[in-house]
Amino acid sequence: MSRINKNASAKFKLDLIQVKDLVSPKQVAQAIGVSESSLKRWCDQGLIPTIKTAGGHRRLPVNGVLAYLRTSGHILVAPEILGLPPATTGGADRKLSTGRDRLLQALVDGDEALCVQIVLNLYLARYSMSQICDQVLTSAFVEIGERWGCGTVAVYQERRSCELCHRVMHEVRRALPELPANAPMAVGGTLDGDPYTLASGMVELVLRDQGWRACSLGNMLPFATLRAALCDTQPRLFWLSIASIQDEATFYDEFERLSQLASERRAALVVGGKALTEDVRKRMHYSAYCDTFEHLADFARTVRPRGETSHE
Ligand code: B12
Repeated sequence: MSRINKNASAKFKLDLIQVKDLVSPKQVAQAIGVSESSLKRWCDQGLIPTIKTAGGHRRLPVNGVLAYLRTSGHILVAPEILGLPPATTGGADRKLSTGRDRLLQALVDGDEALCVQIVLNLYLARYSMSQICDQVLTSAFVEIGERWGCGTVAVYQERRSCELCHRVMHEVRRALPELPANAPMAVGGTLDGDPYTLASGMVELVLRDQGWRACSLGNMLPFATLRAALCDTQPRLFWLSIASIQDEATFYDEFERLSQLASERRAALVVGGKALTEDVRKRMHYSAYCDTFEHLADFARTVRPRGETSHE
């Protein structure tokens, strides 16, 4: 391999942050600085979900390890062993306001590894996904929008920030705990002609953090396919993020049909997005309108029937 190629592959490795799926008790023990025997004892006590290989070795899903760390308060001293970004930032990442400022800079700079690190560290510091999405991710994008408006952030930096945000959300989703098969189902997405993709991805994370089997259907969905999804997947909650409405007259008719179907199917219809001004909302029927993810988390708690598994 030539020198240039070696450098290129080293750079690639540095930029690639991927939460691992399965690790050994020894790796977890090293990552949090405890003895392997303590770690195995916690596994045997059922504190950390464990699976056994065909050869009888214990393997731990990293999302289960992270869920344990969030509740037990153990600090990751060598997160890279679990495929997580290295902990180079001391306590700075454990505050929402500093996390937001650092994320903003990392997004503008196009530093993917740092973006993942900041958000995962906040998650490990026990902030909810709704707090992280409102106060860190969305807040950083408001500032990016303002800087774009006054020309201090270039169009490519804004677009690249959206790409990075999707990759961060993908990694965070993998770090969230597995959901039980009886967890309530939620699906949703954005409408045909709406180019805004971030909010719907965040809705999925916020609901999964609340213990919902939430699955984003993606973006640019015509109403007919949304109705089909509602019938086929039978969710308890159906969401739409509406940042742009193409044709108002068609929108109200189509939305009304969807709303009626949701009510027949006993699905809560939750909407949000900057196109839903007060005047627009007056002409729509829905279960809840949320202008923040914390509102969504509050509403989702009221829909969940008693006795179902929760992550709180
Ligand atoms: C990224 C971005 C884009 C990208 C989006 C790419 C992508 N893949 O998503 C693209 C390039 C498409 C774009 C295009 C445009 N953009 Co733009 N964009 C933004 C930016 C920077 C971030 C938007 C975002 O996704 N934020 C993150 C999400 C999570 O936040 P949010 O949508 O505000 O959602 C919040 C709530 O509404 C709620 N929510 C939203 N949906 C839902 C759904 C549910 C179920 C729930 C519970 C809650 C919820 O949750 C969030 C919590 O706070 C904003 C800046 C800003 N202030 O928002 C400008 C901004 C919205 N854009 C703006 C403009 C002007 C444009 C363009 C007109 C530019 C142009 N000349 O072409 C076009 C219009 C496109 C269109 N057809 O509408 C202006 C709008 C000004 C105005 N008053 O309307 C803004 C405010 C920038 C600015 N400061 O001037 N944009």
